[in-house]
Amino acid sequence: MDLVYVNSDFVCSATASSDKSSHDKGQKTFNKDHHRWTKVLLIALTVCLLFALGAVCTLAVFMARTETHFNVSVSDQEHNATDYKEQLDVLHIQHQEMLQKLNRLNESSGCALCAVHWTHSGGKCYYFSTVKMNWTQSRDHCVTKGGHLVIITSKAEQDFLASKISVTHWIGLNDMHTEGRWVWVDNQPLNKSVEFWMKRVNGNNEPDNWTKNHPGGEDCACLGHSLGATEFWNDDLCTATKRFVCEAAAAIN
Ligand SMILES: *[C@@H]1O[C@H](CO)[C@@H](O)[C@H](O)[C@H]1NC(C)=O
Ligand SMILES: *[C@@H]1O[C@H](CO)[C@@H](O)[C@H](O)[C@H]1NC(C)=O
Ligand SMILES: *[C@@H]1O[C@H](CO)[C@@H](O)[C@H](O)[C@H]1NC(C)=O
Ligand SMILES: *[C@@H]1O[C@H](CO)[C@@H](O)[C@H](O)[C@H]1NC(C)=O
Ligand SMILES: *[C@@H]1O[C@H](CO)[C@@H](O)[C@H](O)[C@H]1NC(C)=O
Ligand SMILES: [Ca+2]
Ligand SMILES: [Ca+2]
Repeated sequence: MDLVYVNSDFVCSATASSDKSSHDKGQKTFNKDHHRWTKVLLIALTVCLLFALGAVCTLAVFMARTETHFNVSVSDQEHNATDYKEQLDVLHIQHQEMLQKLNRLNESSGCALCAVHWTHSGGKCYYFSTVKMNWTQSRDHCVTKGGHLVIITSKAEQDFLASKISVTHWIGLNDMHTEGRWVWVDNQPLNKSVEFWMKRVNGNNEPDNWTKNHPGGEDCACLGHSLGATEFWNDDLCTATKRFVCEAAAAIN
């Protein structure tokens, strides 16, 4: 803009110098011309200014729009992130509730954790047979049902089983291989501090390897005696047929 003023000064002085000869008459013409030039310049300047203003305004609007758009997309992303976090929280709560329901189910009946006809207790499933078989048949039958003859490893397990039966049942314990050396069906030797052999006041305790009716002795263990009490162990003839108890891991444990 300074440049325009300088130019106008130059134009004015140039016009003045060309009219040196007739000064009086020329002064009037000069004033008239000068006035006209100023007018033209002012109009040009105004137009320029308007264009500049327009450009500035356009730029300002454009920038404002860009910024708004940017802000909006950022807030959208934040919104989305918040959505996912909320969804995650909801899923977390649902997961907790499901676990609690499962635990209640487990504590109350446990049947959902074991196959049909199997009973849940202490994270294990038990099958109480209704048919009678000899010991080896019972052992094999439990395997075909996806388990094994029961292995008793605690007083709680012993008490649970004893509470469930009213007649003698085979368990997964025998001394077939070496007389007096009792082993479970998983080949673990009997733990002397977790055994529940029947004791009698007259001192005739089990296992007694009784040979009167079967000279081969008694090498298979059962829960309960055929003549009475069902809460303790007895050794009996392996060829005898009895009910039996199978054991399997619970589905969730
Ligand atoms: C959330 O994100 C998805 C994809 O990531 C997109 O399609 C959707 O437009 C976004 N929603 C919002 C409100 O920004
Ligand atoms: C089910 O109950 C047994 C004890 O009765 C426990 O050991 C086991 O962890 C429970 N299972 C679940 C899924 O809570
Ligand atoms: C026998 O059982 C007791 C009591 O449960 C236990 O402390 C001990 O470790 C067991 N011994 C063996 C050899 O498993
Ligand atoms: C049990 O009986 C068998 C067969 O009579 C015999 O060989 C074995 O020695 C007996 N075991 C004990 C501990 O008496
Ligand atoms: C059990 O019975 C089956 C079939 O009758 C027989 O093959 C097996 O030898 C018997 N086992 C015992 C220990 O008596
Ligand atoms: Ca024996
Ligand atoms: Ca016996």
